[in-house]
Amino acid sequence: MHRIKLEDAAIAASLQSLNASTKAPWVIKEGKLHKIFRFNDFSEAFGFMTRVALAAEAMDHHPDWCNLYKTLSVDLSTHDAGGLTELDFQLAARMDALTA
Ligand code: H2B
Repeated sequence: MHRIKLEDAAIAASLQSLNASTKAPWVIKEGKLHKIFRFNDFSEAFGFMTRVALAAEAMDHHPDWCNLYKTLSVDLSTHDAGGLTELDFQLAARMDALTA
């Protein structure tokens, strides 16, 4: 049920509510939810990644990400659905919450 590909209008609405409570917005890039997280150092970046990894495992939904020192580039999409689903927006919100 959560892995049903969202239509463009649903994506726009979900993106708006996701970004309502964050200063650093998620954007749609190449059909994926994209955000670059910047930390003070590598330990902070990797600590965040560890917390996200545990949440992702519990959700059975995993980020595509690339970590360079204290920068983490994240792309979220649902491979099984070939697009964005509710799960991507849920994981994005969890990631924002874990930075707080
Ligand atoms: N993560 C993401 N981002 N997309 C998926 O389609 C996906 C996943 N599918 N994590 C899950 C795992 C699937 O492979 C397992 C079998 O439930």
